[in-house]
Amino acid sequence: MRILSGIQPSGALHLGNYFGMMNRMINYQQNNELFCFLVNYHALTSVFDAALLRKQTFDAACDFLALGLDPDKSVFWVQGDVPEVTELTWMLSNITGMGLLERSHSYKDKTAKGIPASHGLFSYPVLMAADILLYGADKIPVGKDQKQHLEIARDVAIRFNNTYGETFVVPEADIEEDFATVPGLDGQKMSKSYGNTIEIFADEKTLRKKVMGIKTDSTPVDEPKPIEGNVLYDLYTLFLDEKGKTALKERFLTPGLRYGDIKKELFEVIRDYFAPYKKERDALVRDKQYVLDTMQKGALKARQAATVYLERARHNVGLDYQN
Ligand code: AQP
Repeated sequence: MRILSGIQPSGALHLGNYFGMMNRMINYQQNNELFCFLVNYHALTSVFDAALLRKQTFDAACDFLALGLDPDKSVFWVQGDVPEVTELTWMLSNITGMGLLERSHSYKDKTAKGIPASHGLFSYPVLMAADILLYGADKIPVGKDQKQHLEIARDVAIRFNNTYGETFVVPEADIEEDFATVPGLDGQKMSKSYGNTIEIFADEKTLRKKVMGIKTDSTPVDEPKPIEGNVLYDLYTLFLDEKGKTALKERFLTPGLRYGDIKKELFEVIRDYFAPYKKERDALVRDKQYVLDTMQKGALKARQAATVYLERARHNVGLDYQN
């Protein structure tokens, strides 16, 4: 099965990105054909500083490689290195109804967060549909926030196939209930643009400060603590198996638990979980040329796969006037 997903280098990658998408992608690469990419064209909707975009793109590449994405086994590249995707975006734009885009929650959410209401932001789901359809992907692992964008990509694929004849694979979203929406420090969805993230590769001091700042309720120490909607509980369970989750629940329901103690524990759990990857990441950051070469090789592989679908689409819409 061909599995594809992308991530925006729009800031440091965080626990929401990791559990919602990155870790799942890395696990999938064992038995599937994995296509994973850094969507820097998408990041242009919110990042207006060239040096920052370059840095964040390089950092995200190091993050994935350090976490175990195998560039020989999988196709791993930067979106902007295969600009053919913008050509497909234009073809798709012409069969995408305005109503479909006007219903997009993400556009409304992002403009409400202060991201400029540009045409790029509005048509973001069309570029995302092109990202997916260009590579003939079957399954797309994402967090719940991307559910509607995936539905738009499916609608666009079906509409295109109906208009021009069978061209694209109709993709399916793959959302894992346990990791569908990782909450941020304030209880809203963890999101780079909300400033409520716990970065996976934060330095120890920052990590401690962030974890100690997780919003908790004011239930007295000698009372059982609520589980439902408890950010501290939800974040801790990300790192636990079923047995661990049951034990944690027990502790929350037993009077006497102090949130401060749990925060200290969670800080250590996160630090220790990512420590081996952090070492690997530090080494990659020092070996910039290796990372750049790896991304170039990945782009070549991606471009090869893209050509198949792009040529088919050009032919089916009639852009190949020579024929
Ligand atoms: N809080 C989350 N819980 C579960 N999954 C999440 N993802 C993001 N946040 C959570 C998933 O991570 C993948 C890549 O997301 P993205 O960075 O490309 O864009 P996003 O979803 O918009 O993530 P952010 O952090 O909220 O970025 P900004 O603030 O720049 O928009 C996706 O699969 C997403 O579902």
